[in-house]
Amino acid sequence: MRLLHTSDWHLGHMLRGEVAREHEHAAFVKWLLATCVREAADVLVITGDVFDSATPSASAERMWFDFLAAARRARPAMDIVAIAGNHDSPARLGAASSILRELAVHVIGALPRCTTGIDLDRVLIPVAGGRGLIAAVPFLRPADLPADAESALDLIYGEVIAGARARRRPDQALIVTGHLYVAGAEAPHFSERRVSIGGQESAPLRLFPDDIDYVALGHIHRAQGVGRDSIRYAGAPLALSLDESWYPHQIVAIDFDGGRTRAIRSLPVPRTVEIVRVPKRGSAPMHEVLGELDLLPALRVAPESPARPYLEVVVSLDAPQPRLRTLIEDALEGKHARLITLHVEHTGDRGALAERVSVLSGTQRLAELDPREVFERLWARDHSAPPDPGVLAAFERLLASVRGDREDPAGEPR
Ligand SMILES: [Mn+2]
Repeated sequence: MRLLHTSDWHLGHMLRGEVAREHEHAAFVKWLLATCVREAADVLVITGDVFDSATPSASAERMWFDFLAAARRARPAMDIVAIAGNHDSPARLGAASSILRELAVHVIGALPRCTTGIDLDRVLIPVAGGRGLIAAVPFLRPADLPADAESALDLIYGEVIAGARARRRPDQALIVTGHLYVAGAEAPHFSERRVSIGGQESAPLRLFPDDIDYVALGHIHRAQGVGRDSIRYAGAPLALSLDESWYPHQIVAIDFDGGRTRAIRSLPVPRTVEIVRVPKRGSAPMHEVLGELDLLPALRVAPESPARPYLEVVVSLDAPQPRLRTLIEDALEGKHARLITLHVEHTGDRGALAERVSVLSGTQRLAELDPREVFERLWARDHSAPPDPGVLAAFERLLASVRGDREDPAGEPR
């Protein structure tokens, strides 16, 4: 059995909240379809953050459904399993799950429940004609967690894994999913934000005992293993902010033999739009930056083409430069690269002030931030300790009601 693991697509993402990534996502989806065919994949697993927002645009949703239909045509017998991440609306992602299930596409939005607890018939999904069993646990929200549990994650993963052990055959590979930050993973980037689950900042490795053959994780955008080799973040297929451009983006291919993991490979995703930084690292004074910009290649496509490279410029200033943006923009006139971010590093007394001011405004625009991240940053400004679980749960409820998750089948109390 061959399984492909991918994650954190963030369909509908906009750089700086205004530059659409549709061109790159379309290229990725096309590449992924071709890869499923070339690799003769039996299963495709997508571990959350399918969409960038809880209210994706129609074009982002169309890309998702078009992908599922094309995958069904290209690999008629391939099972597809997708879970919701913290960016997805569980209700919205899961809304079409009953019709998709008829097409062997299993979408788990909120943690499915039945009268006796977790609905194991929905969470435990046999794949590849029974050669694999996937325990599809989505990103867990306060509504998914028992209110008084000391360790809600232990309880939920414990119940799911116990159920899987009872059902699995010895020659059946057991795969468990998660969309969370596992302790020991490289510290997440701001755009991944630390999601607290049941008051826990990170999940312990003990959630995933050794008899699990592969743990498919999402949330952290840089592909990596955590603990043992078979616990992996697939990473995002494209750089979701320019500072995620230094590491390769990829998906993971896992081969199982007689139910056990035999080989794990990384398949690099081709980069569709080049990312250019001036200077290459650190910052440079104005005259050096302007010199480097002058050497950039001239425009060779239509100015509105989505294929133009993204450009990040970091200038160091020892005094205010009111014409900074104009000077940079003039230098870029007729150049192939387009300016996405312009950072200033103050080298004089203003350095310390800029540091403080950037706590909130930072290098990201508000529209690019997750509401929880904004809340947590604002909280951190005025409090020495992080918000307690009660405050976070109240914020989650507020957020859910604003976002329209009230129709959530999990029965979130309002
Ligand atoms: Mn995430």
